[in-house]
Amino acid sequence: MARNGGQLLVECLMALGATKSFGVPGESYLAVLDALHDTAGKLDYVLCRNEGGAAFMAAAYGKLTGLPGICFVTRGPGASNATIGVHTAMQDSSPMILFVGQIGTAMKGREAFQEFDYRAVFGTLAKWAVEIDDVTRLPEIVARAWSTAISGRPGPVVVALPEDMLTTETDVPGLVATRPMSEPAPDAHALVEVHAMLAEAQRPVILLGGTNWTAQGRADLQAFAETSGIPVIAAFRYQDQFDNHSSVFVGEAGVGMLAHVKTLIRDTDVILAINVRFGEMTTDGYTLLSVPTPRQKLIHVHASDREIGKIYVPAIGIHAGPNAVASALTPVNGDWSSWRANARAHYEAAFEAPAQPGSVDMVAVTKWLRETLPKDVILTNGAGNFTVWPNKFFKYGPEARLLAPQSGAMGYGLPAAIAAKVTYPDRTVVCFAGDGDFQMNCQELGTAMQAGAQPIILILNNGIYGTIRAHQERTYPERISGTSLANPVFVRLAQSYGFHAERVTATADFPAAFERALASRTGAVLELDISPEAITPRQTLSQMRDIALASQKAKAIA
Ligand SMILES: Cc1ncc(C[n+]2csc(CCOP(=O)(O)OP(=O)(O)O)c2C)c(N)n1
Ligand SMILES: [Mg+2]
Repeated sequence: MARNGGQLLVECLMALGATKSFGVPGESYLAVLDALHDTAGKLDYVLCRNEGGAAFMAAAYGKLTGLPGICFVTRGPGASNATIGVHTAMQDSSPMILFVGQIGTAMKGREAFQEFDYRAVFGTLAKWAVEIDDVTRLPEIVARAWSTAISGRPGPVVVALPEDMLTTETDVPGLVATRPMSEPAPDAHALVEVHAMLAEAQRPVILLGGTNWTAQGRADLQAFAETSGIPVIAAFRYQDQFDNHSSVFVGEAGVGMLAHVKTLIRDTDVILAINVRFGEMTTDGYTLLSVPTPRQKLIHVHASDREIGKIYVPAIGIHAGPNAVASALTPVNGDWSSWRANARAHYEAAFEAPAQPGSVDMVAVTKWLRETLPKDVILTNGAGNFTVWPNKFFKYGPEARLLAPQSGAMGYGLPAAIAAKVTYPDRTVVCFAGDGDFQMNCQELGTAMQAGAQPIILILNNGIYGTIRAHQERTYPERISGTSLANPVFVRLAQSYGFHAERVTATADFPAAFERALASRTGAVLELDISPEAITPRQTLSQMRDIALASQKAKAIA
């Protein structure tokens, strides 16, 4: 049956299992848009307002489901806007495919209108970048893009679609659904070595990273850790991958790492790292483990052989999938109960923080949310100091999810919440946003309105780019530069997009406002009046400034 490249692409994606896509239109891929004309309910096209938002949605969809998030954008300008999502999917190890309309093949190489060299531009940013020149090879390349995105260390793939390729007719066969690829299983001999190394350990820890876990794999790892009594630390922003209520869970190795987590990683003698990409945040700037050979014995398990030995030379490297390894680990007996119990006590104690200055106290708000939100809640956030609340003051059970960018990209939270809500309309989705963070992608409220996606968005409005202000006060005290925000009336902005919106100016008002937000059928924005002084849970902005001034003074005297 003859059909054009656009129709064939959509047919192939549906065969592979795509049900949602996110995009902004362009004349470069009209044939794809035309093919999507009749696929609503089978392959939805969520119409976005900026490609940055669309690409974030696709990256978040990939992180949430383990299937590639599909994004469609136009050439040059559209692709440029989408790069932030590609970078974020890469750092998060999230599967994603960005399809980009491309100029016609006859125009290439002349710096034609909106021309981009995709292989060059995305070559270092994405896991793979490719262009389909011949429509008869479209099924082959799309299948490879899909399996590249989900296999090994998952990541983003960029596929450029020349306009004339998309309009060329072909009768080549499309794709048929395939069984999911099985995980590489661990070598039995290596597992014996792991068991022996852990049995001899004085202070072992498990460090786990994200993506590709199944519910069974997570349950297996938890059973292994609990029976063995080994403390478990989550890598940066992957604390939702292990049951935080378990007595072995002791915290997240991420930005603003708590002192007891640093101590655990520094003082451990054996680390079992599963699925971890060793990033700067998880290693406290590559200081907790020395490069390239850590003092601690490192057992590094990863589904991609390219991660093992990338930065750290492991004592034992195992190229295997996380679930396959978790099911194969046999419990270890050791005398480290006080090591674990002490770490857990520190983890629990970190939920206690002093009352925050200002009208809305996030310690109290997050405590209420922790006790109230449904078990299968999805929390999202972008970047800013406000992320400490969903990242450090929430406990993720086995069904809860956190969509938070390892890339530290501002503006991710709202698009991620929209992606979560179109994927799971019945689950409660709460986006934490800063006033700066929210304005990176607030236009996507229009996307949410149009798609019928109804997240609850909390804007923690402190009137500043707080993270940068805090750095400024610590480094250049009293010299505020480029960090004060003049903000819109957020409530009116949200209302103009059909959202229920309220401004909360007292802690005591929050629960009722949140209940109204939950009850609204429109999605809701709650703007919380946060004092700029409440910049971190345990140190105010003034305290930071005073410490920096005192140290400047001391240096001047010396
Ligand atoms: C896209 C992007 N641009 C800039 C930054 C640098 N940056 C990190 S946090 C931050 C300020 C965040 O402000 P806000 O969202 O208001 O949160 P707050 O820190 O005030 O809680 C900035 C500018 C970034 N991480 N990402
Ligand atoms: Mg702010």
